[in-house]
Amino acid sequence: DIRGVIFDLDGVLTDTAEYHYLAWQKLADEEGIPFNRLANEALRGVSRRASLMLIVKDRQYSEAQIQEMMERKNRYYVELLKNITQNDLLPGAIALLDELRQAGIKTAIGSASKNARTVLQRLGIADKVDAIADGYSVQKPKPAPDLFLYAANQLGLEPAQSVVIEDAAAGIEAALAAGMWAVGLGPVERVGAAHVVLPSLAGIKWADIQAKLND
Ligand code: B16
Ligand code: MG
Repeated sequence: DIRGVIFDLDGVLTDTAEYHYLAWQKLADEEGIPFNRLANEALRGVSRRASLMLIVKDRQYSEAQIQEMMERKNRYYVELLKNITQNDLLPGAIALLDELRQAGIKTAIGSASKNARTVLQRLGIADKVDAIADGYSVQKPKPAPDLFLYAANQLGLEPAQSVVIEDAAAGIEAALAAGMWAVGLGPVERVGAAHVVLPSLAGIKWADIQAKLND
């Protein structure tokens, strides 16, 4: 029996991906490293450090330089987050959160981002969820199961009682590794490993997800 839903943040409840992209692009430009929107696709749901590694490729940097670049990118990103409002919630997000609370299903956020709480506050949904697992909660990033296991633990649920809703391949992998149900949002090429694949949360009711999981 499913008793909890864990939502990824970026790409599921809101699209901070564009702000991450703009911040990485500024950093890459400053460093003279080729980067563009297409290359940015590979960073979806990937941790800050792993994202930087995908951008710098085999260029050699000291740990201090890596730290400085991660901090610089984050400064640009945090500045851009000031633009976020409730209007940045993706279609269907609030409706599903409210429906789940009504139905007594627990909800959590499972985001790799260290800025997740700021984003949730700006979106106005921080108190619509029962637990928040973010970039500070665990050491190992997705695709390791740790973040989602932490979230389920916060809700007092077993993995098999939990569904993860994710837009990134690394997130689906993490959910499956955790022994949870996985709902993928987006193209099959990206999230096809999930138990259920939907284009987005627009118009999606809890009963729809349950029915598809039981198929
Ligand atoms: P930060 P999610 C992820 O959020 C983003 O998709 C990814 O682009 C970002 O690098 C990562 O969070 C870390 O974010 O630099 O703010 O700590 O999809 O797991 O909600
Ligand atoms: Mg995501």
